[in-house]
Amino acid sequence: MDNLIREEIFHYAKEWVLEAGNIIRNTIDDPLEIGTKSNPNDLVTTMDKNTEKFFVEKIKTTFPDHLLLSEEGFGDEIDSLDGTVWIIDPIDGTMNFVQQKRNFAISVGIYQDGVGEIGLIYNVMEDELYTALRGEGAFKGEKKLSPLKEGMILEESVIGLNHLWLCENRLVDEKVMQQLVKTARGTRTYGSAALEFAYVAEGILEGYLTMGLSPWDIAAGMIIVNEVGGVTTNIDGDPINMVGRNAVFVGHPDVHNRIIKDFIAKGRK
Ligand code: 2AM
Ligand code: CA
Ligand code: CA
Ligand code: CA
Repeated sequence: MDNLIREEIFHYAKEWVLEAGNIIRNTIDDPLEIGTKSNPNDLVTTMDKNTEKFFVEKIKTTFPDHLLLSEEGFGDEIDSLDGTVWIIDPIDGTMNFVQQKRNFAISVGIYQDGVGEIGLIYNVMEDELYTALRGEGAFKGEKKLSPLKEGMILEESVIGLNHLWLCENRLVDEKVMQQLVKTARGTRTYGSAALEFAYVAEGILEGYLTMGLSPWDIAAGMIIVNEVGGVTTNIDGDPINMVGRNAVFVGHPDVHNRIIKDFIAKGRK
């Protein structure tokens, strides 16, 4: 992607993310219409839908040849990443949005022919914006994020982990996952995949391991994490399928390696 064009797209994307976030903050105490999707805990609100429509309208007006892959179905039907594709989660962490009114994010990843060029993750209530342009480093606000520290070990790491890993599950033996929890220095569950990617990039989480994510959960995060030397794979350490669902593992390369080798590979069902 041409650098000038990339800068222009980034400029608009940033403006729209901040504007959408502003609308959400200003209406955070308004009554919500809450519906469910695949199960009673899989929530969607009018705010998810309206925020997505906001982006669709802006993008289609300003960049009519760009495509949009987004969670709530107002984007395009896409089965490849050919062309310029905006991969958007209007609210990542909807349960947090509904129940806590914090700890949710807007996530926007922009891909050119499958290559991640621009990533933005906006922690709306904290007004913290994480951004990256491929090859130019990652930022939190105006501050450049440092490359992940070398020689990190699991025993000194904090890992983001959904507690469902410790319940009976189809993917990895829960006893092995319990061993992982005991071996790490600590574990956390934030409930927003995008924010957990941002925290890995920031170096305040050494890894984040989760089941069944879609491209919009991770598209921005992968670009941002990559800029500080973090790695994103599926839980077997293989490349992510960017147009399908994946069990996702993002982390510091040392810690990522160790967890796959000493835990997941041993407990994989
Ligand atoms: P969402 O809030 O945009 O749906 C919660 O652990 C994290 O997993 C959130 O990032 C959430 O994104 C994502 N997630 C993906 N699929 C989900 C589902 N079916 N139900 C709840 N959260 C889901
Ligand atoms: Ca959702
Ligand atoms: Ca999501
Ligand atoms: Ca969402």
